[in-house]
Amino acid sequence: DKVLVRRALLSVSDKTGLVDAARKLADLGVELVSTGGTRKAIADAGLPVKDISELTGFPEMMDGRVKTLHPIVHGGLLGVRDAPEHKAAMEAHGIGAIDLVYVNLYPFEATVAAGGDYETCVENIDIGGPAMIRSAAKNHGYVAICTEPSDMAEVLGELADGGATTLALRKSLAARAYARTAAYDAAISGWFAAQLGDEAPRRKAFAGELVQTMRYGENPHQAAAFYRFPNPRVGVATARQLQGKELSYNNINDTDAAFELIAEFDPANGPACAIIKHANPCGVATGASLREAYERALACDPTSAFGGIVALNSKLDAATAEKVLEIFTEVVIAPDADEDAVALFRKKKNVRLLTTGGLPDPTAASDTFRSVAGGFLVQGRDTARLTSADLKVVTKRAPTEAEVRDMLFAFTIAKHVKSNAIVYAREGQTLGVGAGQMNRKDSARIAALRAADFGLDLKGSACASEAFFPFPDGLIQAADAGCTAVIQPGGSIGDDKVIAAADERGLAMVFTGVRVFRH
Ligand code: 93A
Repeated sequence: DKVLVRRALLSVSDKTGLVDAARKLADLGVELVSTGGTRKAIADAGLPVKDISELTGFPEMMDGRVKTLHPIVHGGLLGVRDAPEHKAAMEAHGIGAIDLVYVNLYPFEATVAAGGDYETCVENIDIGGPAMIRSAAKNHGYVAICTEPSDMAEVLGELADGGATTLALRKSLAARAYARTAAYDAAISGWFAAQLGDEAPRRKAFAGELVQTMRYGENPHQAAAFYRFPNPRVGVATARQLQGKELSYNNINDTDAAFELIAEFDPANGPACAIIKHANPCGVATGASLREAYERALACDPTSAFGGIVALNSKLDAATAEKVLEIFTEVVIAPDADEDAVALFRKKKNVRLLTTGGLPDPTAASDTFRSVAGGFLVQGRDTARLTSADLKVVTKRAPTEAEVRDMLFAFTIAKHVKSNAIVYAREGQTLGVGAGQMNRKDSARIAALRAADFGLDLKGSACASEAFFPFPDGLIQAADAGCTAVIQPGGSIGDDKVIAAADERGLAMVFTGVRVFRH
């Protein structure tokens, strides 16, 4: 299954490392064929290289739109070397076999990222490149296809020992090659869809770029990898890891939940901290300083915070770092970290410290996914944001200004808690979080139990429920625990009974009209 490499076709937009690879191939006696710019770069280095036009008998034409789209090229890529009919066709038409291809594509993604105008983006859609990649990959029985410098390095490694490629490597390269063309087409499709506004999620293809393969997934017997979309927005996919062990599957999932939550807190309104465990917040708080925000978040549930993820909405400073490092934390993520803070972290070298350079806009549209057997579900990101103007008072007693603030804070957190979600909060601090229960009453009870466990008084607190109370029981539970203000979407056929129960207990209750499920 070894294939001797006699001829290679090189056609690359990104010419990094090109000359080096070309020289190694030339030294091995491989004949080089290239398109215009690539050929020039190789020839300028003094290496022998043929122009593709010499093979095809056609010049590059139409601004380069047509340069390799020719039977001489694709026949040389697709011909099955030991099929008599293919061999005869190759001989009859003077088609020479191509054994190795190195192609990287017109920089479509980078052009979009750089804000290229419509025409420029369209012109950067590569047609001939993906065609060659797909042809070579299909014929991996005979052809090795490289789309990355690291692919070339692997091929050169094999060639060093006898000048041939193995089938195992060619198969692996083919898989990577189709992943690349799929991601490329997905980027193009996504860009077109974006021009269609609201239609976007229904009109685009999805594919990602491999960021990291992991030792395992959620459990050690599950294989896992992390992919990033073209032009990713600020978040865990773009974060820079300053130190610590490699991120695990669960770390990435939890860190994402943490950072998406903390992005709800504009640093212009002061420091905020969220501590996340298994994708649920176990404490969220604002504070006069970042350190205080952390301390107040930790106070909500110091037991669960052990081994958790800490997300900060502003630059990590030494005072906060010192406090955070007192207990075991898996990951700390912040927009930035000052030098003193980084120096303190260096002493705990296993703790992962990530900086992102900023916070994502919580109102920016994007997609979220979840897998189902045999497919995946896509929906728009939950960008719901409420102000006091969105709240409808439904009880006899109207909430005080402080209660409104507490309710909005609690509801914002509830949006990031797995359903059923109940959050008790007061003065910018969660006091109890009830997450992921199959009935709302249990969530209300668990949230109150947590508060009691950690000596937090729920008297005068606000209670947020991410979806309506279908019955009074959950609300009564919250009132009995001490809360005086309730925020919930409303809209249940049981609303009247729930409102009556609230009035009987002197509560203030508001309806948001917006539900923020998270399953
Ligand atoms: O414009 S194309 O879609 N038409 C083609 O026939 C074609 N062949 C190769 N783009 C084509 N290419 C691309 O040109 C390659 O994928 C590569 O990115 C680029 C290399 O051009 P040059 O060698 O002139 O720099």
